Amino acid sequence: MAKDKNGNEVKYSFGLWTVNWAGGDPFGAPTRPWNDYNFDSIRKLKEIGAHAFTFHDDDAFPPTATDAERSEAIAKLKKVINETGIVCEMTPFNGFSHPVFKEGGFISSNREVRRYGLIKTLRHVDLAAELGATTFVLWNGREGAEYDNSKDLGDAHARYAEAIDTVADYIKAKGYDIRIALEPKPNEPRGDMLLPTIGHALAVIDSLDNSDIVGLNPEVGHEQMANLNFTHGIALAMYLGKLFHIDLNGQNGAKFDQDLVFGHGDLKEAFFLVDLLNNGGINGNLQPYTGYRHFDYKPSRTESDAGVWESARANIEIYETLSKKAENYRKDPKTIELFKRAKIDQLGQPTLAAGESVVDFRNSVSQYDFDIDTIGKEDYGLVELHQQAIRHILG
Ligand code: DIG
Ligand code: MN
Ligand code: MN
Repeated sequence: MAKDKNGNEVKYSFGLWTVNWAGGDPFGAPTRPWNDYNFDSIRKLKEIGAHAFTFHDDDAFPPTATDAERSEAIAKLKKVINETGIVCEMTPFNGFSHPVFKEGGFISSNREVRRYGLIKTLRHVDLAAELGATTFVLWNGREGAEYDNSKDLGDAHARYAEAIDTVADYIKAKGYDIRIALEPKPNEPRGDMLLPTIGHALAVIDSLDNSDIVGLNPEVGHEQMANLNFTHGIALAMYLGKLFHIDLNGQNGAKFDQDLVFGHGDLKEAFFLVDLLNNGGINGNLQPYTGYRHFDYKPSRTESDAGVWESARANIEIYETLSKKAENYRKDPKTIELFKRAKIDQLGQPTLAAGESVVDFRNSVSQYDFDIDTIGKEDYGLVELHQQAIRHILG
């Protein structure tokens, strides 16, 4: 398995809802049988080299399950975990599938729905702790609207922040070793969703009482649906210490959420993402991401069972292949030479000198000290540097 810059082994994790997806979409019936909660997929994930899995409550038992049915399902799940050694590293909350959430979960105008969503969440937090998961993902699935006058948008944000803080209060009250990771998405299934991008989510996280245990679970395709550069968003999350988890998949530009295999969308973008996650910043000031490489994708509905597992394997194969390419790219003397030519190392140096105050700077430096015409003619060689990355991607 690939290793990051510091020699830590890269570990892979899959959502159960991915390989079990039956293929139904708004325009067509399921093309495959839905997994009947037998958790066989966990055994198969082990076979293809996964280290961990993740699951919504609804992926293990229906929301209408009785206590007894729920306990039976959990016992079955624990048996497969013990049998395979596959761990549950994260649990996302499902506040979006059942019709009760059709007008929203945490931001439903219907207070009864919000109280139902909260108790359903807290029960899944307890299960997360029981299984040893350390991340609890809150995706903004139904947290939005189709019409701008559907709800008081100020109160919607207030209720959303309150819900996140309330779940965090519960985690702290119980002393669980769990952090909350918010997953942004701009739209789909709702027309417009609150906390649509990494930037929006970071702003709200900063406003929370419990911001210390709230971070992000960004998904590749979701930022790209908003026509944003995912690697840039991840670098910001890492810089702010808020990359708690990640959803890897593929997307071809600003269209409906494709949830393709990782690398089956913008492959060049996938390379630069793997380079950042595995090797951190070029100057070494941004450390590698040490969490699971978690795949949240959908096996194309065209595929039979064989195609489903080929798609699962493809995620790992592509991440492994790009990891090797990124490692070679970073080590290549030509790359290092081109980094230098691009003055990349200088960006690692603060603009004021050590001990130089801004007043000293203002009093001692003249605008006319700089030969801006000569400086303006500098060539940073960025095209050749990019070509160097392409050479490594194309191998
Ligand atoms: C969709 O991108 C969402 C849900 O599948 C899940 O709640 C979350 C966790 O990865 N991603
Ligand atoms: Mn998606
Ligand atoms: Mn996701």
